[in-house]
Amino acid sequence: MTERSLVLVKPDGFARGLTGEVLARIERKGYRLAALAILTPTREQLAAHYAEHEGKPFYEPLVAFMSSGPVTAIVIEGERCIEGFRSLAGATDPTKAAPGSIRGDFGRDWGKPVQENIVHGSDAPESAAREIGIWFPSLG
Ligand code: DAT
Ligand code: MG
Repeated sequence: MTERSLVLVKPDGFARGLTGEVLARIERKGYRLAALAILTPTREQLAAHYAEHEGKPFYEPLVAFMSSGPVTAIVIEGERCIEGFRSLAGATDPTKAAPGSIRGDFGRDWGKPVQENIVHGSDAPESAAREIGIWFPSLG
């Protein structure tokens, strides 16, 4: 089934100049780009985006990190692209992410409280629809 997924190049990935690398991997995989924007997220956007994590010990540092600088927000499109991008991204912990994945190739533990793991990708059709509405209200 054709799906859309919301991808973010997080502030660490953006600052390291990895947006092009992430875009190249998305395009090399054959997914289409449906929308793209560079912006510094507001706390409100992040509170909506990370609502499922509110109250967890890493929530506040995560929101602080994600609002610390520009991100690239991308909507991708393709058959099973939600699962496909999660596979391109690799495991949440970049130390454990498989080499060949974005997090496995470019991520590591930097000794900071929040894992800076370069990218976000939606994890299910419902969250993709919700997240696309947050970052690209006109596509909602
Ligand atoms: P993912 O980004 O792989 O979907 P998630 O939705 O469980 O992972 O968590 C969102 C982000 O929060 C994740 O990219 C990094 C951070 N995070 C998750 N678990 C964490 C933990 N135990 N300690 C610190 N940061 C964490
Ligand atoms: Mg997640």
